[in-house]
This record gives sequence, C-alpha cells and structure tokens, in this order.
Amino acid sequence: MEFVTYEQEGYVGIVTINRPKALNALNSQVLEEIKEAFEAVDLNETRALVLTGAGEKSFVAGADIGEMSTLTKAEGEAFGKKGNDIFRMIETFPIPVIAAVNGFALGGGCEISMSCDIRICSDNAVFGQPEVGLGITPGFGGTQRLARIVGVGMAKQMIYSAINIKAEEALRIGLVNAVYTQEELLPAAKKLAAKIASNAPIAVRNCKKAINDGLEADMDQAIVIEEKLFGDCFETEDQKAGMGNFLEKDKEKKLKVVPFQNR
Ligand code: DAK
Repeated sequence: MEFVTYEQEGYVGIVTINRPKALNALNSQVLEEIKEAFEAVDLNETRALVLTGAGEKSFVAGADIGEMSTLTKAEGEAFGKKGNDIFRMIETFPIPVIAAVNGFALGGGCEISMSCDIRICSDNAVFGQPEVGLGITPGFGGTQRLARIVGVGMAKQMIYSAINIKAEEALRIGLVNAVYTQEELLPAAKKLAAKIASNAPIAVRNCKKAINDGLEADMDQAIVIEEKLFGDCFETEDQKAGMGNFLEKDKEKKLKVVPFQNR
C-alpha cells in the first residue's frame, strides 16, 4: 500500500495514514487503503487498534479538495458513500479503535476520528468541520456523529460557523479524552491500547457492541442488548479464567486467548 502502513506490537495494531505531503488528506486511494488495512487485521492476534497520521503536523486535513472539486452530484454522492461505508466499518469494527490525533483533524479528518471509539490528541491538534466554507455539508458522518459526541448545540455551532477549535477546547467539550505533547501522544495511545488488550477480549468486544448497538435503541431494547451480550460471555474460556483468577487469588495469570472466529 502506498498511503497506509500497518504495524503490529503484541496484541495492538497501529494503522498510520501516510500521505504527509498533502497533510494526509483522504483521496479515493487513501480511503481504499484504509479499508484494506482494517480488513487485513488478524482478529485472533489483535485486540485493539491505534489510528494515527504520519508527520507532526496533521492527523488528516480532510477529504481531498482537489479530487472533490470536479465531482458531479452523482459522483459526490458516491464519494460520500465510499467514505461513510469505511467510517462505519471502523465504528463497528469488532475491537476498539483509538484515534491518536497528531495535528489537523479537519472535515473528513475530524469525521474519521469520530468513527473511532476513543480520541486522544497532541497539544497542536486542531479540530473542525470547515465544509460550509467550501460550499458543501460534512459528508462523512460529521452532521451525525459530532452531535452525538459533543451535543447538538456545540455541534451546530462548529458546523454552521466552520470555526476550528484547538486541543484544549476539544478536551473541554468532550471531543477528546486527553491531550498530550507530540512526543507523548503515540506512546500514550499504545499504552491505553495495550491496557485494553490485557483484558478479556470477548468481554471487551461485547462491551463495544453493547454500547454501540444500545445507543441506537431505546432503553428497553438497549437493556435486552446488554443482557444478551452479558450472557454471551459465560461459558467462555475468558470468563472461566477471569473469575477463576480472582477466586484463586492469582492476579498474575494471563487471560486465555480465545480465537475470535472460534468463540
Ligand atoms: N485536500 C487536498 N490537499 C490538501 C488538503 C485537503 N483537504 N489539506 C492540505 N492539503 C495540501 C495542500 O494543498 C498543500 O499541498 P501543496 O500545495 O504543498 O501541493 C499541502 O497539503 C500543505 O498544505 P498547506 O500548504 O495549506 O499547509 P498550511 O500549514 O499552510 O495549512 C491547513 C494547513 C490544514 C490549515 C490547510 O492546508 C487547509 O486549510 N487545508 C484544508 C482543510 C479543509 O478545509 N479540510 C476539509 C476538507 S472538506 C462529502 C464527502 C466528504 C466530505 C464532504 C462531503 N460528500 C460526498 C457528501 C468531506 C469534506 C472535507 O473534508
């Protein structure tokens, strides 16, 4: 792949969008390669992912404006669908994805970070949805996910005004969970991913599914979703090992790895 790299460190996978000359802007090829990178993740060997951008300036500076500038209505809709399908794949990916936002996260960059489970950023990060200044609406889920994460009022303010916000403001409104220096960001993301990976993998996956699916349902349905995914954990090696470790007072025992496909 030309614009996306993948590294494996223990149970943690690191996906890096690597088009620094264009501040990691998302053209069709980059989108396709992100899809390929996620599809190639070995879910037997990987329990959490980190998504970041190459370089020290930008996470993703948005969809590629040059490529978008000549699209027809039909092509624009198709481009939006391509991005949306990939971002939805990230959002519903079986294991948690942490966005390590290392600079500009504008338009499609802010949107791809919002399709991740957790966002942390560097102190030079800038978030925003500048689309209305370009004569378009956010097209990769920004009108939907931003309101769900930071609330309707703040999302409308950011989208209608197209005013970018800095890392500290992103932290204040809950768009990111923590701010680090550039040097600290990736190690912090990997450390958090490794901590997630040290927990029972079936339980972590079921938590992601319960939270995601539950948020799309009313509370009565959501509780049923939780019950089913809670019940699903029982009789697994993870549950037996996890509870057995506690009862045997053996905190050093590692949770047994259960291949995802064989659960
Ligand atoms: N697309 C293409 N190239 C980009 C880019 C982008 N979004 N952002 C930066 N670049 C390129 C620049 O053109 C420049 O390339 P060269 O001229 O060197 O060849 C290089 O990256 C470095 O950028 P600058 O020279 O501009 O660097 P500065 O530090 O001066 O400025 C900046 C950094 C991030 C403030 C500036 O580059 C900038 O404003 N970039 C554009 C940010 C932006 O507006 N992003 C949102 C794009 S709109 C939809 C689907 C998707 C979307 C909407 C609808 N549907 C189909 C419905 C999504 C839309 C967007 O994401």
